[in-house]
Amino acid sequence: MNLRQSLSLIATLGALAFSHQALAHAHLEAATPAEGADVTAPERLTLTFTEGLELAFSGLELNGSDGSAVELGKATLADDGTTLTAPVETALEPGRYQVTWHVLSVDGHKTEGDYAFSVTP
Ligand SMILES: [Cu+2]
Repeated sequence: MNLRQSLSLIATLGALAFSHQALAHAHLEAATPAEGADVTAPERLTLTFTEGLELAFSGLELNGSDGSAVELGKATLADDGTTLTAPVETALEPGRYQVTWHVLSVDGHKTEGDYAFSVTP
């Protein structure tokens, strides 16, 4: 392989690695309540990801604006493997809430993130 071929191969591998990062990890695709939404007290949090998840290594946390943890029920994974749902056990008081998620996708990569929504009176 000459230098030009080597550089071309490196560029191709780099592009593949980048596209895997961009496309193949489990990113949050949609959530209910949605990021930034003003909602009445939700009965559950539903998060849909771009890839299948391993439930045993995926989870959600919910915190009030003072940082206090809000208890969630056991999370479940829909049959399609991409939608994580956790029941909200208590009626949320009006205020801002932060959802923090971490997931392991079926391709073995971990991702995490957070977003907030508000419960209106
Ligand atoms: Cu991945």
